[in-house]
Amino acid sequence: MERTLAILKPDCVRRKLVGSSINFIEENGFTIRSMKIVQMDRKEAEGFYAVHLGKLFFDGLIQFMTSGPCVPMVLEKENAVQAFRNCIGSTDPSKAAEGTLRHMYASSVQENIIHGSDSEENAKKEIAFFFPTVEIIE
Ligand code: IDP
Ligand code: MG
Repeated sequence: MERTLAILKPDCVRRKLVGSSINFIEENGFTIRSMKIVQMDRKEAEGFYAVHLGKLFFDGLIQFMTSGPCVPMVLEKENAVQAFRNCIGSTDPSKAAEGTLRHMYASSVQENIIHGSDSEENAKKEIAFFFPTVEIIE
């Protein structure tokens, strides 16, 4: 069964949308295989988002992602990576389809409440970034 990495971002935690987001995720058929709450430091956030280094929004993104705790989780479902991207919707919430998490809750392109891996290869890397194998429930 395929796995993907989700992160409930600091705005999601601050706005107390963790429970509603997890409900939505479970209602959409994903099984949570691991989950924790962490506060990333600058170095960790820069490492996680290294692909975006040099982009105009990079510094703002790092500042945002280190502004408070976030909730990374390992989700499992058939075709999990694409299925979860479909559930969260476009990066820009004003373009996100109705019924997606970002359409429902996100307040801006930056503060868009949730992360989802964009490929199977990146999902593996991102899961390994937050979770050693022993922390993932089979
Ligand atoms: P994604 O989260 O939908 O995969 P990416 O392009 O990978 O979108 O960007 C990573 C994160 O960086 C976004 O979720 C958002 O928080 C932030 N971001 C992306 N583009 C912009 C932008 O144009 N302005 C501000 N923040 C952005
Ligand atoms: Mg992305």
